[in-house]
Amino acid sequence: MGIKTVYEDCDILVVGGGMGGTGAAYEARYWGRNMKIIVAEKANIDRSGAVAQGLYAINCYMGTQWGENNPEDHVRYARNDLMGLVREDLAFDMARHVDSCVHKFEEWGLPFMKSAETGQYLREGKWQIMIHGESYKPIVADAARKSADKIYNRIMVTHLLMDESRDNRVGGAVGFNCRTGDYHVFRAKAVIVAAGGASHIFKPRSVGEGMGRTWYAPWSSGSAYALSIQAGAKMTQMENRIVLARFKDGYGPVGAYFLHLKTYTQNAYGNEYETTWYEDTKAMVGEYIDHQPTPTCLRNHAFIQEMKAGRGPIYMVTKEAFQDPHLEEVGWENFLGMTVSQAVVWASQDIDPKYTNPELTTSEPYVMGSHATCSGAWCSGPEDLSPEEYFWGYNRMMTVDGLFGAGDAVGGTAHAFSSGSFTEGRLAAKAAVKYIKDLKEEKINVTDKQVNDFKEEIYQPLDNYTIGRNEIVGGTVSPSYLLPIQGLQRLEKVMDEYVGGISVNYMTNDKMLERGIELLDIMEEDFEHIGAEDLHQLMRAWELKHRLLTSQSVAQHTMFREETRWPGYYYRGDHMKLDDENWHCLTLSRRDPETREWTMEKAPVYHIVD
Ligand code: SFD
Ligand code: AMP
Repeated sequence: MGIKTVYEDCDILVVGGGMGGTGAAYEARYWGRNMKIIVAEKANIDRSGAVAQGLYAINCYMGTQWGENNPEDHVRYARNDLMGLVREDLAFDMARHVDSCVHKFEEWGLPFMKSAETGQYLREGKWQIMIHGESYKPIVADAARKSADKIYNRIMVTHLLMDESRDNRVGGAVGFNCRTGDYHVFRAKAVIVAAGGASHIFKPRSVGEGMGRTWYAPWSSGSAYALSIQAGAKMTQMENRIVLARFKDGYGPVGAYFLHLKTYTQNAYGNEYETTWYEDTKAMVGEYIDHQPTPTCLRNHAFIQEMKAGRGPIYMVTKEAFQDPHLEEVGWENFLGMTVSQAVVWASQDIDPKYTNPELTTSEPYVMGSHATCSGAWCSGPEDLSPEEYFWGYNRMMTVDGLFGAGDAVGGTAHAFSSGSFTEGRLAAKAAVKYIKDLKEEKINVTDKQVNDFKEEIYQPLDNYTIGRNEIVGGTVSPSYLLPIQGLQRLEKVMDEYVGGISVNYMTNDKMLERGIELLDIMEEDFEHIGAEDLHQLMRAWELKHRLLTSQSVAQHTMFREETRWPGYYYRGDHMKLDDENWHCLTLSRRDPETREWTMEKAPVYHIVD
C-alpha cells in the first residue's frame, strides 16, 4: 500500500475535540506542564461535535456561589430523572466543579444573558442558564488549541492501541486523515476518549430528503463507545437510550420553550393529556410518577400514549407566549443559534408560532451519556467519594489501564450536558496526568505488527471497492461490496424494528431482541465487505462499524435488563413494569476482544446522597 504513515509519540492523547476533549486538553496542560499533549479530531475542533452549530443554553450550572443550588441537589435531580439509577459519585464530582468551568467560558468571551433584576446569569430553568451561544465551540476550541502541543484535525480514529508489555493497558490510538489518506499512529501513555455519542443507529424520523437531520449531531458516530468496547472496556447502562420530545421535522429542542417561554402542550383537541395517563403510568412505575419534576421518560410516555390513542398531533402552545415581542425574539433566536433547521422548517411550512401552534414529535432513540440519559463506559470515580466497587485508582479511568473518558463516553453521569462534559474532560485529564506520573519510567510497548495489522484492516474498504467495482458497469449495487449508506440503512432498520425504535412505538421483547442480535451479528460479517470509493466514504465506513458495535452493545444490554425501567424511552413487552426488587442496579457489559463474546453483570447503585 502506498500510504504514508505518520507517527506521533506523546504523553496524553485526547481522542475527539468536542466539549469533553477541549476540557481535557485545557486541564492536561495545567497539571502536566512539561507533558506532550495531543488532540486527534475527526472534523475541525472549531466546529466539531454536538455543539458545532452553537447552543442557546448551558444546561448544567449550579450557581452555588449565588446560593442557588448545591451539588447534592443536582445528584437528586439527575437520579430522579433517570428513575433512580445514576452513578452518584461521578454526578456529584461533576456538579461540584461545573460552575468554575462556566465562569471560565465567560472569561474567555462567551456572551451570557443576564437577569435585569439580579445582574446574574439569566436562568432558563433551575439548572439552565441562557447564552448567545453561536460562538460557544470556537471559544472552547481556542482554549484547547492554546493548551495542546498539537491538534490534528481531520483524523478519524478507528482503534485504540494496546500496550504489549502489560495486560489490559492502552498504548495509544490509530486512524487516518480523511483528506490526505495518511495513516496516523499515536503512541501514548494515557488516552482520553471524548469522541461523543451516537445518532443514526436507529432509523430516524427524517428519511429521504430530510435524512441528514436528526436531533443529536448526525456526525456523532458512537466512536466513544466502539473504541472503548474494542479495547475490552466495560460499559454501563447502554440500554438507557434517549428519546426526546422535539419540534416536528426540525428536531428543535423544547427546553427554552417549556422553561423560559412557559409554553405548554396539548392534544389535537386542545386538551391537557398528561393527567389522562397518570393511573396507567403509576401501574407501571409506581411512585416514580409522583416525583417532581416528572422524569423526562414519563413525560414522553404520556405523549406516546396520547398519540396511540388517536388524539395527535401534540402541539406546543406558542401562540400566547409569542404575543410578547421579547419572548417571540427569544423563541426564534433559540433556534437560529442552535438548530437553524427548525427555523427553516417553520418558514418552509408556513408556520409562524405567533399564530400557529407547532407540532411536537418524539424522536428516534439516541445513545449518549450527557443529556437525560447515561450510557457509556464504566469508569472509576474520585477517591474521596466513591465506594470501593466504583474506585480503581484514577478518576474517570475505564476498566482498561490508562484509558480515560469524558462527556458522552462516560456512563452513569446524566444531565452533564455541554458544561458538565467539559468539566469531565478536565477531571479525566487531571487524573491522566497523575497516572502518567505514577508510571515513572515505565515505557509503553506497541509493536510494528500491531500497527501494521490495523493499517491493513483500516484501508480494506478502499480495496473492496476498487476490486469489486470491476464487476459492475453502472449503478451502485455490487455483488461484492456494500456501500456505507446501504449498510447504515440496514443497521437502522434492524435497530428500529427489533430493538425498540419509532416504527414499533419503542416496543421490544426477548424474542425480538434475540432476532435483532442475530441480525446484527450477521451484519458484522457483512460489514467486512464494505466498499469505500474515496476517503470520505472510508470515514463513513468506519463510522458505520463504530455504530454497529454501539448497537450490539445496546441490544445486549436491552436484553439483559428484564424490566421496563424507562417507559417513554423503550418498553420490554415481556416485562412491562419497573422492577425495583430485581433491577434497582446498573448493568455492565464486556465484549471479549478476542472471542467477541459479550458477558453481562449487575452492579450496585450506591445512593451517596440522601
Ligand atoms: O437544548 C472523533 N446539548 C446541550 N447541552 C447544553 O449544555 N445546552 C443545550 O442547550 C444542549 N442542547 C443540545 C445539545 C446537543 C445538540 C446536538 C443539540 C442541542 C441540537 C448537549 C451537548 O452538546 C453535549 O452534552 C456535549 O457536546 C457532549 O460532549 P462530548 O465531548 O461528549 O461530545 P461532542 O461535543 O459531540 O464531541 C465529540 C468529538 O469527537 C469527535 N469525534 N474524533 C476522532 N475520531 C473519531 N472516531 C471521532 N468520532 C467523533 C467529534 O467530531 C467531536 O468533536 S438541548 O437539546 O438540551
Ligand atoms: P431540551 O431542550 O428538551 O433538551 O431540554 C433542555 C433542558 O431543559 C434539559 O435540562 C431538560 O431536562 C430541561 N427540560 C426540558 N423540558 C422540560 C420540562 N417540561 N420540564 C422540566 N425540565 C425540562
